[in-house]
Amino acid sequence: MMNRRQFNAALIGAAATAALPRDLFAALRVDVPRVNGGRLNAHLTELSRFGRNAVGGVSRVAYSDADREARAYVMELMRAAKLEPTIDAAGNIIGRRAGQDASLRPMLVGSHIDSVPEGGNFDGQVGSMGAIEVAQTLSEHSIVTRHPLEVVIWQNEEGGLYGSRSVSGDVNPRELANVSRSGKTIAEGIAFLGGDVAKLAEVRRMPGSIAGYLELHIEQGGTLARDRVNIGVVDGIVGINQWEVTVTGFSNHAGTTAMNARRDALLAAARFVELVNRTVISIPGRQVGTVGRIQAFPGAPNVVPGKVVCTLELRDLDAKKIMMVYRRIVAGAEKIARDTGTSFAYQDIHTDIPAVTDPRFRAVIARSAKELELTTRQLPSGAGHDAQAMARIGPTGMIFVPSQEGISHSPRELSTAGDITNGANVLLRSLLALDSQLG
Ligand code: HGY
Ligand code: MN
Ligand code: MN
Repeated sequence: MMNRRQFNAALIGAAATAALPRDLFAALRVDVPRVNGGRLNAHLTELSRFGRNAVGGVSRVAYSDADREARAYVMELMRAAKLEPTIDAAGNIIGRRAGQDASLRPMLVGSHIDSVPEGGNFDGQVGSMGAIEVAQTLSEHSIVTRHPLEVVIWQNEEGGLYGSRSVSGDVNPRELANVSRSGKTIAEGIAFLGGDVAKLAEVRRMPGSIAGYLELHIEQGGTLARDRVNIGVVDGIVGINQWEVTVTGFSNHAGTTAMNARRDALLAAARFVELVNRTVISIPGRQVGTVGRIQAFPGAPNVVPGKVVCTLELRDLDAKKIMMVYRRIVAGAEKIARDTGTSFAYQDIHTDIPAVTDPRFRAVIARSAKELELTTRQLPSGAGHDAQAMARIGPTGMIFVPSQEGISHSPRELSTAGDITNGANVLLRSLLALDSQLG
């Protein structure tokens, strides 16, 4: 059995021959270390303190005080893991660790810690704490990767992948005026987190500028838990298109306006919500459509609503299909408008482009799980992730762990400590295997 110095020398030797065996660790007969599951899950529990809400989950929305306090805690964990954390101009936290060869492109590993309002304690948090745990385990075992390593905590994933999309160059400057759930605009939020919108262009990374990206995440669906599978190997991540929809009618007295003389924006919006559901269901496939937020104005019981603002979100692995469904909905809304004397206007909020993961990364993740005697299932992600932005600039892989009962974006979100530890061990083993194989 080799010691660490011999291991590193063998790693360099094997890398120098560039004829790396399929499984370096088997060839070198080196046991890949395991993460410290107890520490990892303790960090998750500690992280859940920031923004904890009365119903048992977290409301740690991006750019909130809880988000900023949690980020400070995460940066402490990075330092303890011998990472050097900095905040980039987009407000992302990047913990760097030098590799053996500074000329190689960096390997990135990470996720997010912001949550939806009344969200759960695992979405994004498992991958963020898992990435830091992997770095700490490497440090404790004196393993130095060939590639420079960057552990990234992306800012405002839930509001629209703003941190990772800034790096992939997909944030339209117009979006910086969007108002986030914290009430701050994206630009104000980035400054609140220590970023600098004026220097946003500096965080842009060109396609090919990273050796690869890995993300550990909870499935947020029920497949793995239902079928008792340990690890999900993600093959594709859905595209997400969101619009703000404004329905305009005419506010009038609720008592003196006859029912056939109304231009009731909320009646039109109610029919629109049903239209979205009916249209999405009517088309074969896995697409989904949601109206997640709706507000009527002026919002008084004795006034016929003259205006409604709601959101429309469509998701599918195929961007063209999303737009086909959208066009059908818009056409159907025109009939609603005619029938109710109202009008519909659409403003896109943001677009996350669908992504396919890299087949080499999928193979490494599956093999790493198998070496750990864990079962795997290849599956698509119905949730959006920072990995889909990273896939725009480099080869990307995603590792899922089971979500109990498939519940997510809810205080009842739950993944077990054992599953989380399994996921982090697969993340560590996959990172090391890819580090030995990639240029
Ligand atoms: O909305 C999503 O799919 C992700 O959790 N942000
Ligand atoms: Mn997430
Ligand atoms: Mn989420």
